[in-house]
Amino acid sequence: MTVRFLHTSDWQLGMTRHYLAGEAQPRFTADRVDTVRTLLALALERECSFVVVAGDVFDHANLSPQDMGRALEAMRCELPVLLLPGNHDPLGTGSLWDSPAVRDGLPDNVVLLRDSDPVQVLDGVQVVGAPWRTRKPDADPVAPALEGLEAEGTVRVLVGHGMLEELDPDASSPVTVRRAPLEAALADGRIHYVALGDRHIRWPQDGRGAIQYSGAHETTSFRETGLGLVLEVQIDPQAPAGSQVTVQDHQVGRWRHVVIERELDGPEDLEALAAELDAQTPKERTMVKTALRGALTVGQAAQLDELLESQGARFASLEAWDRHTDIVILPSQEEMQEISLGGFAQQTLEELRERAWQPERERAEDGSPEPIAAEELSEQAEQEEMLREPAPPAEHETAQDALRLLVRLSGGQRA
Ligand SMILES: [Mn+2]
Repeated sequence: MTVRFLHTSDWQLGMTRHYLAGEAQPRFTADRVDTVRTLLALALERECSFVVVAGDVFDHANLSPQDMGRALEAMRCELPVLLLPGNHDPLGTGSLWDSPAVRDGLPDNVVLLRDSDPVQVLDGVQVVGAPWRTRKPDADPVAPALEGLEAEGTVRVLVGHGMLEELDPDASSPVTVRRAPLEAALADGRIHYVALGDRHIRWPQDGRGAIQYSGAHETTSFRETGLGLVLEVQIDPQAPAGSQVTVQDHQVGRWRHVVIERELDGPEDLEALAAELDAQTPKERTMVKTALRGALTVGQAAQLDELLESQGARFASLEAWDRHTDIVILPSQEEMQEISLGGFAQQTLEELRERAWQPERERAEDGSPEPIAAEELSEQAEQEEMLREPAPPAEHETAQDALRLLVRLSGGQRA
């Protein structure tokens, strides 16, 4: 007997992103619910028998009644859909799962994995959940679900949420998911597959092994560069050990996070940036963060502003990543000549130019800028950056602004 099902996780329905302004946020919210419909339709099409959602079904407990109602309605289908409470939507005091709207509003095909009692989904097939019972558990949230399971010929899918030890950046975290108990249970046939959630990017990428993360169905941060995936999992308990599980991924997401990192030092670089932005598709579902560095003339800087402004209106969002943006704007020789000043004023102009050059010289001394570290793209880093006070302009920035203004006033730049 072969068992086929769909593994997904981290829908985090109701999620908001601070960089989505105006109509983009409601569209993001609605699309992420729509993608749930898409993946359930895919499960039917692929003749899956059930769907497991490995935690973080909802982003938080304060969805509007409409958002909650639409999300619940999207889960209605002809297949059993098993939901696991994760760290974003744990059980316990004030849990959203205990609110009347959810408790009474779950469609009949939806099963909430409130405990680790095996749920019989088919003859000889069980799903065992390892729900987050509190907001702050103090131990491995997955291994306890194995207690009391015996190898008795039943095909079992364990559904859990948390970071496996090799993926957890915090080695001392009490909630790290230990691999050893899972491997032991797989080896002696107590379980056959571990459907994990918490990591929003599919893992392992080669799709090998019986312990897997599906990743989120729709991208949630600039750390996740591809489209959202779901996993179609097939278990053949009669197959030889090591080849009982096969996993195939399917793209279901439609939104993308893109970081564009570029050196801009002249018209060719501006053209290349314009082409790169233009090639993004579909723009209305793409969120871009730019990390631009380099030195531009006042005229080129005006072109850059114009480019970002006109493209900005086409994207779901297009924002400069302040910490990684460092453009020195200096008048070219021609632009300097346009500002015809005499005596004392001319001397001040030269001084301004001298000060404006400062970071460019430092850069030449330090060599290439530091690359963006993966940690900087985490949700936490993003939140910290949002809370940080903007730094007051440095002296060179003030000097550059003054020069830009002078060039514009002199009529050298008519943009
Ligand atoms: Mn999550």
